[in-house]
Amino acid sequence: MVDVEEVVDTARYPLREPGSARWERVVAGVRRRLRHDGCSVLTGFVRPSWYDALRREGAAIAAHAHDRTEIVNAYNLATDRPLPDGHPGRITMERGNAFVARDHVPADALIQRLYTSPLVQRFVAGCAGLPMVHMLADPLAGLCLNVVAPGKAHPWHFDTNELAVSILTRAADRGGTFEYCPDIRSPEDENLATVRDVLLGRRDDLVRRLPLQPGDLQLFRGRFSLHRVTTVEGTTARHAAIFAYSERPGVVGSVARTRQLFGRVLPEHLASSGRAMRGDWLLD
Ligand SMILES: O=C(O)CCC(=O)C(=O)O
Ligand SMILES: [Fe+2]
Repeated sequence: MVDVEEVVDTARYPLREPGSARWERVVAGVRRRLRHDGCSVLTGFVRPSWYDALRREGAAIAAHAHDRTEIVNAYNLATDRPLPDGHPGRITMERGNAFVARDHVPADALIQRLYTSPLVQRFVAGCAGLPMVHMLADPLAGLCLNVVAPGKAHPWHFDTNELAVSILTRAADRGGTFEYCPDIRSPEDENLATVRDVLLGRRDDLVRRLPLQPGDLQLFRGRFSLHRVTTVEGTTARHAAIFAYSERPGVVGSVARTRQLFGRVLPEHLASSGRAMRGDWLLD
């Protein structure tokens, strides 16, 4: 099995040297960008010689994606839930992306090796300013491949977890751009009027666009930053591996959300009955 230190560009991202000057410089830079922009992209995290393998491995499992186009809102609230006039949760969108669950990702796949690597976890924790991060105890949601097929989009939304870690493994020919509004809400303030304006396309000034390349590692505060992947154009599906980590061990997704994302649940979900990930009272 391949060693993560061969896969990650350790000359730029010194996984094995916590506390060294190089580590401190890299990690401090990531933290600063996370604080200022809600997002930090570690370009070329995976060495270019592995890009083909990333692409091939994604293509081999993409058929397992649970693709059922849904009508959603940015908060993942039930669309029949009554909300006041003008509430951004009343704006509905088509969610056309589809997730391949972790149990369809082979144990020796590069994204599985990276997700489970203690070296990567220690590095991510350093970047996030946490003592450590844990893989989810969720056998489906811990690691997934987000597949956005041509003609589809992953519409504006907030994430349930505070920090998202992802690697683009296959870019679209055109479109499929990651767009976000840094820290548009906070635990104290939903900022509903501004969110509504973004959803209606009236606040392009707040929208940032990321020129992600395959092999880039993205850290993103998706709980507070509204974000989307724009419609994929051309003939190539866009693939991104999503690494879900939590501060607490043992996190498992709720039955309802798991069924929505993956079309099925496992005994672990039924047993945990929703030790969910959120630590605040924001919508979604
Ligand atoms: O595929 C991406 O780059 C973003 C995915 C995302 O926002 C999510 O899974 O919540
Ligand atoms: Fe997201």
